[in-house]
Amino acid sequence: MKPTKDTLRHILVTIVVFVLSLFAASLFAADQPDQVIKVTAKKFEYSPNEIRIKKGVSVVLEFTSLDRVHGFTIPDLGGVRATIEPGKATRVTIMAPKAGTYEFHCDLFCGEGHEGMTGKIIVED
Ligand SMILES: [Cu+2]
Repeated sequence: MKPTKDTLRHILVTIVVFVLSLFAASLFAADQPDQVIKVTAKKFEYSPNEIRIKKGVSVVLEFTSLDRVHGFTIPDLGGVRATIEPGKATRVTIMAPKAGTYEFHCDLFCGEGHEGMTGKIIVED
């Protein structure tokens, strides 16, 4: 027996819906990081300035500045960097493949104490 036009249409719609739902699920998964850590920046410190994450787990750092523009960089973690502006959330995704301590610092001159604007990412197994 030949399938009717309706049956074919039904199969086609089912396939399209299935593919679209996979696509939507992948988008949703990409929007759901394992963890979000809020960090504030101000002259001349980050809070917290010690951040613990798990090895191999991607974590979103969500920065806001309380005063002026600051920078953020982790030189030993794939050159991650961001510009942090007041009144705006700046998100950076980080993931460390190896346990250890990674220093981060402000890389935009922000005043007299700029050199001391540092912190650590502590990556645990
Ligand atoms: Cu600075």
